[in-house]
Amino acid sequence: MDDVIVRSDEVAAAQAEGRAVVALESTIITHGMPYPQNLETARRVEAEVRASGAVPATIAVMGGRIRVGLSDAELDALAQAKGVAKLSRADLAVCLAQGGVGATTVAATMICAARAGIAVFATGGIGGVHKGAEDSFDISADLQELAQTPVTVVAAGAKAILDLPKTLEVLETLGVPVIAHGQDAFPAFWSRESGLAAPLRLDTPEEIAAAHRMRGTLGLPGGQLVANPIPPEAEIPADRLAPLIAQAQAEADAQGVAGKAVTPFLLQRLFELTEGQSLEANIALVLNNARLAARIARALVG
Ligand code: PSU
Ligand code: MN
Repeated sequence: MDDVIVRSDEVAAAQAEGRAVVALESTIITHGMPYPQNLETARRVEAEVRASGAVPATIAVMGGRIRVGLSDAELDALAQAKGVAKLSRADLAVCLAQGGVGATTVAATMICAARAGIAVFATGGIGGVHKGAEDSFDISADLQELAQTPVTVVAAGAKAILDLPKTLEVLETLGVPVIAHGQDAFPAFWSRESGLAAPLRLDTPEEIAAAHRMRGTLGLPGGQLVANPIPPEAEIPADRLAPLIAQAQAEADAQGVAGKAVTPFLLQRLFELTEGQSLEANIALVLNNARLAARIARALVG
């Protein structure tokens, strides 16, 4: 394992000294946002983690190694690279064995973070059960990962392009704690409310850290999903988004978009249909999640 994982000096030093570290994913950079906003956001998210007293560890696969903590030049190269593989649990080992380059999804980032001894991870939104999953069977591997890998993932809920009631049902079946931060409602990524109640609610990073520790004490294998609502000033009301999501989904169906391509396609179409507003909201919520994740990571080491 030590040959496969390469930490940046900053991450290695933080872990040696027992300081807080927050993992960050790379698929949001390569597949979730257009250049140059993806690079700008990746830098701002890292700065936000640092400003909140933790060390950022952006994770990606390069040269047959799991890289934990990237240099600014590496972030820049990844943000501009074309044709980077999108790695989930199924793809990670093949990409590493072949010496390839890959961006890690929530599932793959959780695996790498856990192997690298990082307990807290900030992202935008997790993958989930897609609309029409009863026909397509499209259910993100992120959900299974939350059930088996002990990392606390801070997200703004699940993306509203998903079937949120089914996503919550699957998370319940898998035994994943879904914890809304500071409110009763389960947030819907670009909107603070989804019309659904979150199964659990905690109001402070300390409580979330204590719950994470208790899962370890009990020997429960999986992680936690912390659903952190987008800041009010950045949200897009759900009723404005609903018809645009329906349109994007209909286009995906008509064009036969399937598998890994579905989530990037829908995000890109929503970016176009909202004239960039969905991206602004996405950036605001990731920054907000980075701040909360840093506070949870600090509570865990404190
Ligand atoms: N959150 C975002 N943008 C993204 C993603 C999450 O704000 O692009 C990525 C994550 O990497 C997540 C993935 O794990 O989308 C889900 O893809 P799929 O539905 O194919 O499992
Ligand atoms: Mn999928």
